[in-house]
Amino acid sequence: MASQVVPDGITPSPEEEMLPLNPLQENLLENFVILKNTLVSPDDKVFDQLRSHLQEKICDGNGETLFEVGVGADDSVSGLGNEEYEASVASLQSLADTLESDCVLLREKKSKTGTQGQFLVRRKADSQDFMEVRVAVVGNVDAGKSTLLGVLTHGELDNGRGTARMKLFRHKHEMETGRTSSVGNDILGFDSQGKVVNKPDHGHLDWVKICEASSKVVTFIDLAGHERYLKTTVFGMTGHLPDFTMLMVGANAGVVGMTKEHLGLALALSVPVFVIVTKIDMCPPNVLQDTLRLLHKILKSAGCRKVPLLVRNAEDVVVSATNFVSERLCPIFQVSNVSGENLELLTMFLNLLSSRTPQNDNDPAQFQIDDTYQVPGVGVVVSGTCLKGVIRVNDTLLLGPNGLGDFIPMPVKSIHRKRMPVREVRGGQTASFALKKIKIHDVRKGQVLVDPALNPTSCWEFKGEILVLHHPTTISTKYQAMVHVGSVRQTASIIAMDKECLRTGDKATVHFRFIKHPEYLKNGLKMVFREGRTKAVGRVLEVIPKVASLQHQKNHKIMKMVKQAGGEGGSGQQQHHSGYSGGKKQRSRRGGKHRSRANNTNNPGSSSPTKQGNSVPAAPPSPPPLSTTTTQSSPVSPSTQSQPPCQAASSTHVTPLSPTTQTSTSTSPTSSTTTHQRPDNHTSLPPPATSQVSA
Ligand SMILES: Nc1nc2c(ncn2[C@@H]2O[C@H](COP(=O)(O)OP(=O)(O)OP(=O)(O)O)[C@@H](O)[C@H]2O)c(=O)[nH]1
Ligand SMILES: [Mg+2]
Repeated sequence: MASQVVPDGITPSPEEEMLPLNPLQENLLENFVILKNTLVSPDDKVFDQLRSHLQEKICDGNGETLFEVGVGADDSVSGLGNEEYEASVASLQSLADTLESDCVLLREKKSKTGTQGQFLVRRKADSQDFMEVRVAVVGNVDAGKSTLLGVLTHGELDNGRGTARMKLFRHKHEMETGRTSSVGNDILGFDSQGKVVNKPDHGHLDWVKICEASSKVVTFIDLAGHERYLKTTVFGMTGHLPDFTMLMVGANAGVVGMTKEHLGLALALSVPVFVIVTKIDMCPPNVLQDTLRLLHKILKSAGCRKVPLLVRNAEDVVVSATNFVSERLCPIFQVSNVSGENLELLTMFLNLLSSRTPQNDNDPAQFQIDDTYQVPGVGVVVSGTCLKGVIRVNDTLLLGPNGLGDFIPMPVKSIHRKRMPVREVRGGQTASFALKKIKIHDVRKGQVLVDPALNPTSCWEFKGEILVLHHPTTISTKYQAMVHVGSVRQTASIIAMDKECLRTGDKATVHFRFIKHPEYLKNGLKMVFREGRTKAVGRVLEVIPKVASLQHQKNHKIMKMVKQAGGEGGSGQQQHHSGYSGGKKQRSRRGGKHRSRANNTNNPGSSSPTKQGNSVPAAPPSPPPLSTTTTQSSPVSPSTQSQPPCQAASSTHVTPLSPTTQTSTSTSPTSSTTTHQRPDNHTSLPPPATSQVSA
């Protein structure tokens, strides 16, 4: 068996290990006005002050905090004599007891000047509440992602031939191929002393029991490593809002396939990354060294600018976990799912991670929907993440945007967190809601439920700032690809940009228009724009409200009438666009009114301008026709007023979707996106081993 290998010349230098503290810790230490002797024998008054101080720190840390004993806020030398140290620890213990918290030693340092220790003070489990941390698990196919999650959450080692991952699969085809194709969830609960509470019962985990016994629940988002499922993996990374990314690398395979793609995605979305090198039991030491060396090189490169830290002992775990939110540090673990080597270090690390969402209880509520279910006996259930504020049972929120871009009042019938019924959910937590008086066809991924005070508006169009990470040729106006922003995932067309065309490495401000329905976006949100291997990342700069888009459409109609009156009523270009496959997708997924609209707008045979105008005379639900709006009313770029030279020359200006894209838009072999007969929550049926939903 290969033990941990520290490759020559890649151990972090002392300067690298001296990382700046994250803002949270800086704050905590700033307020730390206690001298190193204060805890030795505090009188009643000092004890009360200490208690308030500790309580504040626990609140700031969403239920937990780190506390150092033997270290003062003054310049005095750290460390206490044995008796003083023990007395201080006893005081800290009683302080924690009065706050219904537990106090656990993380690390202790003995020196000539005395002993000092770092403790984790964590609130004891409240059966209705727990801290939540989401970790997205990415990496190339066969890196061991599902296996590691099976081992961590079920406490049984793998046999090297795929036994452990079986506990995570729910779809038959996944069991048969061993390949993850959907977004899977599994949870690992920690009690107030940092012990794992997962106790599988005949191979199955009872999520409710885990949540009741846990102070902190780590939710793993198991994603697919195969390139074919990249669209689903990107959705997992953007729509499920992970706090951290766990990048898995097979020791023997090395940094191959989609590893860099997934790392780039995490960097683009500013999600801190830690790396797990698996299969060290079957990897020759020299190969493991090569893998680690390459990993260090990539992480330190100008594109990543990370500080890799090989985690070899508990001390490294505490250093890396407490500095991790800084985003610069990248801890690297070397584990085996078969022998169990170093899994205890990884578990300790996971126990110390905390949510990156700041407390925002007073903000108006915002909830983004990442999946929808039809639950027999319950009705429509939506799952997703609460971004801000607090949502309580019976609150009425606004659900939308619908196909017309409107929001409708929607009462919340019941709330579940990790299959457990609760009364409320707050910012940073995932949940599912049973909704009243709505049909499954009227809800979809990417919609939101928001406080009416936010007065939400939808948009067909927005401007974004993007950086093209990869494109084989050039991107110009009318190019279409999939836009991912949070749980919004829809094909959008470039209708204008501030450059004539874009190549790999180019940055530009781009005006996008969704092709199917309006969305709810916010300025500043991170976005990914991709089609097959083409990828651009960036952020939303300006959301153009629906009203403005409608005005464009009115202008467009007037201009068309003027043109027709002048005998120039050609619609060749429009017909070209109306033949786009988006209409087909819409037809196949949604019925009813959407269908007829899609046909009117997109069916090449039926989309003469007059007919379209006549068929939907009232509120225009479809986006303004592409060609004319682009040339007449695009506010972004003067270049759109005329055909860019490269657009005429290049065949990529209206790039037909590649076979890869067409595959990726219907990636999951079980792509029943709207109705799931066995949902995770709100059902009296026994829950499946893991919650897996097709994305
Ligand atoms: N020897 C050994 N085999 C492992 C280890 N971890 C995983 N495996 C094996 O590697 C194979 C692939 O593991 P998976 O967990 O399915 O890999 P994955 O990353 O989830 O793959 P995708 O879902 O397709 O992206 C399985 O046969 C596991 O038994 C390990 O640490 N040591
Ligand atoms: Mg897998």
